[in-house]
Amino acid sequence: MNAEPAVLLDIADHVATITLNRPDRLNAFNEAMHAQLAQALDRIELDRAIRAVLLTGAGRAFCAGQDLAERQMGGDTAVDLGATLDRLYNPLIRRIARLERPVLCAVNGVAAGAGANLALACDIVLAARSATFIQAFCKLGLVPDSGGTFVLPRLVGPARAMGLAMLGEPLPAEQAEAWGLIWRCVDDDALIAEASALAAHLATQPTRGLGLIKRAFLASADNSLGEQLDLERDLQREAGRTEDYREGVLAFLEKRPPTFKGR
Ligand code: T3D
Repeated sequence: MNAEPAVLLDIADHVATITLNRPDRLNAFNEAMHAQLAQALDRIELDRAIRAVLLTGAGRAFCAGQDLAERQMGGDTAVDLGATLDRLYNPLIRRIARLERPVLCAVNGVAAGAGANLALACDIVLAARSATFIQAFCKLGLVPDSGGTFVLPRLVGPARAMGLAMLGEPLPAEQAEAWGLIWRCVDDDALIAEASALAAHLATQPTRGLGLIKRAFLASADNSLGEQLDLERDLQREAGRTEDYREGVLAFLEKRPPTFKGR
């Protein structure tokens, strides 16, 4: 029997598109999906020709978080959820944060639990107007994971973050945009076209500069202003040595559009 892959990876025109592909389970994470997503990221990390990543889901949902069928209680062997975070979810979120290429998420439908926080771990989040974000963890007696307790208060402030985490109510995409949780909410039938166009645009931009922006933002969470100013100096020095910087300045002075090579 030929099982459908749990993750699809398509690479074209310098854009890698990853599609979570368990639509009948609302793209909930099982072991196979984790393994295949990790393989897709291995491939992307190694291929410097990939200059932007687009993550989305197949079917009506983006991702319903952990596949709870894999957590069926029975017998006396309790799953160590700390171990599954260490082994699966935490490396995934760290890899997206550290990948020095822009990662765009097209949230095509409900994003619940770790699915919501996977989306929020991406650099730019577009969502279909009908999509919702649900911090479903509290309904199971769990804590928001996959970076939720880190990004939520930073993105929407502690009051809204706490309400989302403790009530677990669906947050509609329009509200998510209004609260600053995501970049933009778009009409459902425009989502894939808009996300693909944005990914294509990002793939033509100064990739190393964009990667350094990610590095700076990531570090800012732990740094004082002084440390961050020093880091900006170091990163700007690095950015100033790229071919793309030279091209950007030349193109500006020559009054022509730049052609960035990502190096
Ligand atoms: O475990 C660890 O390693 C720790 C890490 C935890 C991370 C987490 O993500 S914990 C949070 C887990 N996720 C949830 O609690 C969300 C559960 N799902 C839902 O609350 C709802 O399904 C949704 C709100 C997402 C969507 O609701 P709705 O009404 O649109 O769809 P539905 O009818 O509930 O779901 C459709 C099918 O998908 C259904 O199966 P069926 O009846 O057609 O055979 C449903 O059981 C299945 N499904 C949805 N979510 C999950 C799932 N199956 C397994 N696991 C799921 N998470």
